[in-house]
Amino acid sequence: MTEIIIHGIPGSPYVRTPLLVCEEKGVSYTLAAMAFGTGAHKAPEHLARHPFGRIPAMEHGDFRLYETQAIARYIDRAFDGPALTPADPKAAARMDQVLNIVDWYVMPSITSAIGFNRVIKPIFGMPADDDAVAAAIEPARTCVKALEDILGGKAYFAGDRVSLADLSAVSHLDFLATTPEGADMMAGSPLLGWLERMAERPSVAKTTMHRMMNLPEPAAA
Ligand SMILES: N[C@@H](CCC(=O)N[C@@H](CS)C(=O)NCC(=O)O)C(=O)O
Repeated sequence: MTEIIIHGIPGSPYVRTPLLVCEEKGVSYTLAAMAFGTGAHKAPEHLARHPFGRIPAMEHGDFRLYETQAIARYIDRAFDGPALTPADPKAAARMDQVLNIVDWYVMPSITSAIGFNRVIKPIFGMPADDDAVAAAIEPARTCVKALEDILGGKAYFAGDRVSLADLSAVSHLDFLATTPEGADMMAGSPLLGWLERMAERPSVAKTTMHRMMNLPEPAAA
């Protein structure tokens, strides 16, 4: 069977999602790792895979694909293993809704502002942009509340089984409570129980940002 190749920087939330999908499906893959801060994702070799110069990009034989949602859905559809998309149209719509919330609202506030400044930059000794973090607090709170509302009393976002929604959201949220701002907005949140459930999954434990970067796991703030 032709192996999936994921190009990207180890520890990147968007790169983690297709790795989680492969792990959950039992699909073997190779992470073609790029080093952080080298600009490798803007080099011509990568721009040939991804004209927008972002990560991840996938290769499966001669089939090349970029955009995380497309990659995740392709791996889910193309391989045997547990279905990661609910059959029920309403549950599938909830999954789609969470995938879009992550892309449009979680990414700029929680991932790019809070996560990058509070988690990634300290690892590389870079100064945090506290103004960017401050500006992200309210949009991030809206994300947390919206995701809490969708989760409701369910075990996972789209029902009682893990779906692409959970694998996408955990990639962007699992470091949030380790930041002071995130710990404050997550205090008492039902998302903490969901994160604990997700953390017990071998796929999630194997692909944490710190593990992918060969760093010790941080304690909660
Ligand atoms: N819409 C893209 C977004 C991917 C994305 O923004 N990835 C980040 C890494 S987590 C990236 O490539 N950042 C580098 C940059 O913006 O130059 C997707 O879903 O794959």
